[in-house]
Amino acid sequence: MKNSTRKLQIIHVDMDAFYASIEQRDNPDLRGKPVVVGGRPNSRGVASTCSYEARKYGIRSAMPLTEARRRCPHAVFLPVDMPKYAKVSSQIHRIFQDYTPIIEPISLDEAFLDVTDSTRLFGSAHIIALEIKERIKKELDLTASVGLAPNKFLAKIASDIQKPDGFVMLTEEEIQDFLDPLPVEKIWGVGPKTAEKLHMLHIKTIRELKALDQVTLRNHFGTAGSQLYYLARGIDNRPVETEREAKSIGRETTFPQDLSDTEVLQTFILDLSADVARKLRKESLKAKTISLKVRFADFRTVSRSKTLDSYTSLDQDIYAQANYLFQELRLSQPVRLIGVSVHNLVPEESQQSLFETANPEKEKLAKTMDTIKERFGENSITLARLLNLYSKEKE
Ligand code: TTP
Ligand code: MG
Repeated sequence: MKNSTRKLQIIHVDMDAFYASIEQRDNPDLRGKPVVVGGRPNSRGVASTCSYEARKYGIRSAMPLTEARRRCPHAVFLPVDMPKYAKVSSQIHRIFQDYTPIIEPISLDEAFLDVTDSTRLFGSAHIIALEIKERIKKELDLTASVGLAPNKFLAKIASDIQKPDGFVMLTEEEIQDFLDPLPVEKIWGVGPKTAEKLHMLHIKTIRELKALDQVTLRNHFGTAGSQLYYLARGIDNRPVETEREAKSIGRETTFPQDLSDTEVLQTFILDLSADVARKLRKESLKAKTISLKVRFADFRTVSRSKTLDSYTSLDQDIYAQANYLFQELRLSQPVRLIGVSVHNLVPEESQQSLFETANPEKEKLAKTMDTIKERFGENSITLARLLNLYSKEKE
């Protein structure tokens, strides 16, 4: 069968109230009770997650713990036990590996599985999805919500729609009826900002989104607009990428002390962007997707990505995007680690990158600077801002 006509079978698994369910499993006294994981209620931290019993009181992930206690004073508050959750996560992954090697972990409790080629061995994707869900229950005493669909976008929505303990299978014929009534916020990648913009255009549901043509969407949302056009129609060609395949170049720094000064953080982002860009040039590669990773004081980690219109290996392009993503995050607590990475890489001389290069002159200059640095040392030329930082340190 040709690749383009091959129907994929993608499973998305997302554990229910992950950290809180593990705590309830390990301590029967907590079962059926509102449990908030994140720390002591009088500390300055935020909730990592909470049990479904606690959600009835309006408690949510990322809510300040003081607010969580106000909403539910009798809730049990527990600290985050990362090593314990990471261990459970690897147990879940071992179950996945019995069914397919094509696994893309999204976080500790969430992953995509491409089981298209496993169906011959196990009968059907439906059987595989159900078996995974049942084994997680039986072997780990935890519940997962599972979605099965022809692509990642649909599988993710499917796993979410019947949470907790959900199981939703979507066939080609059901896709549009399933999508149409959903609010646009359900689309993976539509954050509060995009949602707000769509609402201003009087678009609340996926059905309404379908009324906009591709050009209009591009005008309003850039490249993300084209993606919205296809997602609204249930079309998503992104492959399930195993960690090994998802090639990227990245640098990150953990600070000796948590930082909250925006300007200092931006200087680190600039420094990391310059490192990443230089590595790209050294390997004769260019990138189209820039990602920023931020780990907060409470160990919560967020990653944001942006795909450009053209390929680049320039410090300033990578910094501009990483900094944009940083500003969009709107810091609410100190930062422990910051990282910049690039994905979607192509060789510098490939057709793709030759056609889609925005600044050939600047690239030549960057390469000249790399050569000078190699000959005369790191600090021989540097961006003005970094220079400032160096001189501040010396003062
Ligand atoms: P989620 O899958 O988003 O949440 P959940 O598993 O607790 O609940 P459900 O999927 O049933 O809605 O995140 C998985 C874990 O990641 C979660 O248990 C705790 C952690 N987490 C944070 O630490 N901070 C956050 O803001 C979020 C959203 C999750
Ligand atoms: Mg979850």
